[in-house]
Amino acid sequence: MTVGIIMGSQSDWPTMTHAAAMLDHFAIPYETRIVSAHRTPQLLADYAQQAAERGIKVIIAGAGGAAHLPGMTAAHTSLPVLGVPVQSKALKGMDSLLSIAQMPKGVAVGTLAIGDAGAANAGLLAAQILATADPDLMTKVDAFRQVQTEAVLAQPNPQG
Ligand code: RP5
Repeated sequence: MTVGIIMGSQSDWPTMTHAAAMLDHFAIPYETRIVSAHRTPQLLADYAQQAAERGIKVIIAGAGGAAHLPGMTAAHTSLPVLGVPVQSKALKGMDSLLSIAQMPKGVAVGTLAIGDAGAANAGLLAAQILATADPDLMTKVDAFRQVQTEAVLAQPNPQG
């Protein structure tokens, strides 16, 4: 598998499915796993430490609330980690966003937007990272962007 999509809970899947859908669009192989920073800390360490040797190139990690999964994953691997703040009930994902974004200098997580758009963009950004070493994939990313641009230009009037 080229991309690992991990999430703190089954309850994160309705959000993280948007990352998977984007990777499907580009035919990028991926795996999905529930890995909790708090409930399964040893599994998190093992997953992150073994990811590179298993061929994973990018990890997408989604979590909500005290969202330590992306940061702790990044602490255990030098692979790029893209963090998706899942929208929490209590604080609407602001807690998730700040937990993921406010990493200390020296351990990096690429933080996306809260919720579905962030998950989709994590998939897109993973594709763009992989495309730097894959010209065919870069062509697909360029085409995706072009289709999007043309769709906006084809309908300039918001009243239809
Ligand atoms: C986090 O706590 C998970 O990533 C999830 O977003 C949140 C709530 O988890 P559940 O209580 O729904 O399992 O660890």
